[in-house]
Amino acid sequence: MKTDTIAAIATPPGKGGIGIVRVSGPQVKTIIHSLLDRALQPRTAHYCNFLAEDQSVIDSGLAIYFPGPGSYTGEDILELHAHCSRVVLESLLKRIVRAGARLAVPGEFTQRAFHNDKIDLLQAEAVADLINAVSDQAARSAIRSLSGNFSKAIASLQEELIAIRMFIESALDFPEEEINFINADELEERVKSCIATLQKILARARTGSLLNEGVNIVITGRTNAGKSTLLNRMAGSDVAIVTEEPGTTRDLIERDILIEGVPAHIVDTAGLRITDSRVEMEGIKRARHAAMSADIIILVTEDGKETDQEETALINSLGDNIHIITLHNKIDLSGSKPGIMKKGNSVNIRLSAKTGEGYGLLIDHLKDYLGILDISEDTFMARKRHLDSLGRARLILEDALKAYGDHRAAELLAEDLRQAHRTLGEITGEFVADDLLNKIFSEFCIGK
Ligand SMILES: Nc1nc2c(ncn2[C@@H]2O[C@H](COP(=O)(O)OP(=O)(O)OP(=O)(O)O)[C@@H](O)[C@H]2O)c(=O)[nH]1
Ligand SMILES: [Mg+2]
Repeated sequence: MKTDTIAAIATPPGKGGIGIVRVSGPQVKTIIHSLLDRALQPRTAHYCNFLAEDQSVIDSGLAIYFPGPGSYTGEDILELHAHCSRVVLESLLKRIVRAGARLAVPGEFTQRAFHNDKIDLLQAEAVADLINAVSDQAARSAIRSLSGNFSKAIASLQEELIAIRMFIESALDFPEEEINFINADELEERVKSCIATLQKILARARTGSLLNEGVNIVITGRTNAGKSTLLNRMAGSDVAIVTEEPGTTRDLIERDILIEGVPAHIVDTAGLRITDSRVEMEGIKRARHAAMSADIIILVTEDGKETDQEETALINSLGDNIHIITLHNKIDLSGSKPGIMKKGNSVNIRLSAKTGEGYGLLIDHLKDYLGILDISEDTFMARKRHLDSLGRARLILEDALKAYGDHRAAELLAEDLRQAHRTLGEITGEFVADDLLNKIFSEFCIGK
């Protein structure tokens, strides 16, 4: 654990009313002494002058001293609230560095909070997710994770896993009585109930992860099908050029929108067709490439026209994980009624992108498919990393339960429970590799 003192400007670049410089570490008291013209009471705002080495005044403002361990990082912290001018804040920062601190790297304050057990890894990630939240729903679920709701759910599951292991181990201490001692039904019931709890946590986290990571939607189809018209409707403005000329769109046109608080990245692409134009060929290549990384493909066709080879080839080249929605567009011309047909994993919707008739069916389907309707007061902010660990823990328990059913080997079950416990511990950072930690904190902003 590093014991040097770090400093950073904690407010974003630009001009503003107040700019904050933050310092954390063992040198804080010395820095207060050399920089300020008065002593500070803990956790009290004092108005004072911030002094240069020659005692001239750099700025004046509020200084607050938070003694460790009851501070954000767990170390001594000094906050200076100065006027928010880049020049002022940078000269304060330089002054603090000369007085014994060094510049903090991104996320270093929060990393110290994690190392000093002020917060666990889930909460540290929630800090970053709150800062980056793009919707009210995302911010609220980040706050829930930050205040420890997600961590508590994991911890109580881990406690139950330990309790079951103790139940098994106390029985194994009396091997001659084992057959009678272990109540296999009770054991199985308790593991089953852990799996059910895990399943619930996973569902809440999955919705949270969507709020966090968003969804990537690519619009594809033949030229002139109405792709750009659809993008414009989804974006609520005329972002893409629409003409009756086939081959209008060449570059990828991308927009970020919110669907009920869920960030959706929408990409409009060049229409698929055989062409001699080099520019258009390049556009079609980019369209195919974009389709590969989509979570959802919206294939726009004209109502009443058969799908052609280009479309079929593109759809067949995509992986099974991509959800495909086929739109039968321009029903105002064909005279069909708006409607939706779901069959297995395939969805067909009849609508008009131009008049908006039937468009609500598409949005309702997206909400339904994405689980947005389930966003509620108990959704946690979560990341793919968490879903992965939750999923693996569930698999371990399911396999363990099955093996126990086959062989009744309680000591093996106990070992699997230990493994599941460890896997859950990856989420809160109880068991986690250093390089993952570094990666997580490096994605923070400086000063947090
Ligand atoms: N009547 C009617 N016309 C539509 C509808 N949707 C799009 N159009 C028209 O169809 C033409 C092509 O629309 P675009 O949105 O440019 O089609 P695109 O798929 O982006 O075409 P490319 O970029 O060339 O591949 C334009 O004249 C649109 O006004 C619709 O629902 N009804
Ligand atoms: Mg277009």
